Amino acid sequence: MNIQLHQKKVFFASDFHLGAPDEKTSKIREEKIVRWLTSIQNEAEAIFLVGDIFDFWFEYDKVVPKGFIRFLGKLAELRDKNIPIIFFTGNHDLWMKDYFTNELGIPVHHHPIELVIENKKFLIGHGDGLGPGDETYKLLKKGFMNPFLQWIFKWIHPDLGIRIAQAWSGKSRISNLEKNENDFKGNQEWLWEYCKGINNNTHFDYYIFGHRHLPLELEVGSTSTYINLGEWVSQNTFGEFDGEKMLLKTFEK
Ligand SMILES: [Mn+2]
Repeated sequence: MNIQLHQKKVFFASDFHLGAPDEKTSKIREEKIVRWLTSIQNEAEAIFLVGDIFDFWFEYDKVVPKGFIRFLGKLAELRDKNIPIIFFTGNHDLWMKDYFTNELGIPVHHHPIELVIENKKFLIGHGDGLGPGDETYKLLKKGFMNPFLQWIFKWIHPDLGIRIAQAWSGKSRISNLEKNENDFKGNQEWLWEYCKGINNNTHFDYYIFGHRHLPLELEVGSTSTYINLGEWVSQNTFGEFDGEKMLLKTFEK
């Protein structure tokens, strides 16, 4: 994949966690995200939404979760203006299938992708389960991805299934609005270590990930940068690439 900017910019954001921690708080965040999308739409060559956009999402054959209608409407509007939107699943919404693709023309990626934007090489993904560490999650993800377990879950009535999933998801860091993930962990930053490992073999100018919930801009060797996009529950951070440099910005602050 290759993107030419035509004097425009590419935008990146992740970890909206729409739906968490409750409907009312999520609604306020949803409106803020819609304002952000409106603010960038005229200069956006493409928009990357890099995982955990929903705190929980599961696609049944004929049913999708209720809610998020203004966000979804905004995506539809941008797509109707022919702005490419590229979606990634995160660890909270990995059960997205082809609804966004069929309904909105938005590709949904389950793994990191490589692409070139104006001669710069990017590796972009949510980042869950990459790099050393996080063994418990890696095991859990195997279960989440298991086709048989997914098949069982699919046949639980959605009112019950989604309730169970929300209760489970409600235990996660972001739902509790805990701030203890804000400490930079040095060489325990697993995604940073992951980038360094990749960069030993294949050079990328930019590594763009979410998942960490901490906005980061770190050197990976002398000519590569790892950007973590942060989150939108309390920080509203996003990435903006103008063809030459990548900036981490904060919306409405
Ligand atoms: Mn997240």
